[in-house]
Amino acid sequence: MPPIPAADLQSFSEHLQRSTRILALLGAGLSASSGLPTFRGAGGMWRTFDAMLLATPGAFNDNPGLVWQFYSHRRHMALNAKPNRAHYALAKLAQKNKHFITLSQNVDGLSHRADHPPEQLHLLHGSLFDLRCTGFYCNYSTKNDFTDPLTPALAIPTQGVHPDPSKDDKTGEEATKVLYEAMKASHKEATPTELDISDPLVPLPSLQAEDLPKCPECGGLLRPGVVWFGEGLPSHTLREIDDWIAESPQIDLMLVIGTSSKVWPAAGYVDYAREKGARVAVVNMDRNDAPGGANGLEPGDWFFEGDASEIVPEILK
Ligand code: BJW
Ligand code: ZN
Repeated sequence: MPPIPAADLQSFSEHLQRSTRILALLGAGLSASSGLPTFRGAGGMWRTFDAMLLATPGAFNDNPGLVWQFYSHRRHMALNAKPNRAHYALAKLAQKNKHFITLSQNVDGLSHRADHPPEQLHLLHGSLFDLRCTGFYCNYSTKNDFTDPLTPALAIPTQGVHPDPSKDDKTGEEATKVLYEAMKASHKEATPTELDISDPLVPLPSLQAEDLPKCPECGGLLRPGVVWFGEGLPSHTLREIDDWIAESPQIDLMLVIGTSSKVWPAAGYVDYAREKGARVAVVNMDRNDAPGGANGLEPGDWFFEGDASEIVPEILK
């Protein structure tokens, strides 16, 4: 990782000191060093599926069992992950400056767990820990960040214990043992008791409707409270952000951290901030992922190349 150029660090720090109204747009790269995969690029496959194709209403309608297995695994990983130094540095900035708001595309709950003040944290794409009913006439929704897995059938296979061998063509105990040995032999990491369900070698039971989380009010299917492609972002969240921007005579600084800036409307906030005078600082491993691409940077912007968990605490110091 190249060191941060001293001149950039100094000019950024001076601008940060002078800044009052600050906006941050966060993406999956922020949580990468906490062990959570990103969507695009190397980490973007779950088993043999493109994670982006599982994050759609169509995929859920076609195969709710598979999509629930994907989200159940993501919940499990997020619950077992820890916020990294960048989550804490951003939370600290928010605690010090009530005019700083964060727009997070992440659904992993790590900013919240780093004590980011909730009134300054806007979750554009919802949360893995919100659940809501898919029943047409039912408005049931709830928060749950303590039950893992949400149903017994969503349990991750363990060595020698398959969640429901009758739902797989292989004998559960036998198949998992063989695969576990194969994984060990190929130097893959696996705890003695838990297999990696994102590995396509691990048998995945095919689940039926009765295996999935159900609404306690109407018995309908619950779904994760995240925003899929083609779905609107939470209207109260958009309104709060619009109000904050409208009431800002000037925005001093926009931080764009660990996002490919390819998903809308999230990516559009950079332009709104620029219209209000903001200078833009991007933290990313890949210069091509700056908003507008590598040539989208403007004079006065900063590009800090590298791991957000190292760079963000350094620049916000
Ligand atoms: C590191 C790092 C390290 C790695 N340190 N950096 C205008 C134009 C064109 C299309 C549209 C448009 N407006 C709307 C659309 C349609 C669509 C869209 O944007 N499509 C584009 C893909 C073209 N948008 C929508 O459908 C949105 N809804 C909407 O607009 O409703 C109204 C409407 C509908 C239809 C038409 C028109 C209007 C909803 C978008 C919902 C996105 N949902 C997901 C899934 C959420 C649930 C879940 O988590 O499973 O959100 S998709 C996925 O992408 C997820 C993420 O939040 C989001 C953004 O990804 P992110 O965070 O940027 O991750 P990556 O992986 O892409 O990038 C990681 C980055 O980190 C990379 O740059 C790395 O280099 C970097 N990195 N390690 C620093 N250690
Ligand atoms: Zn219901």
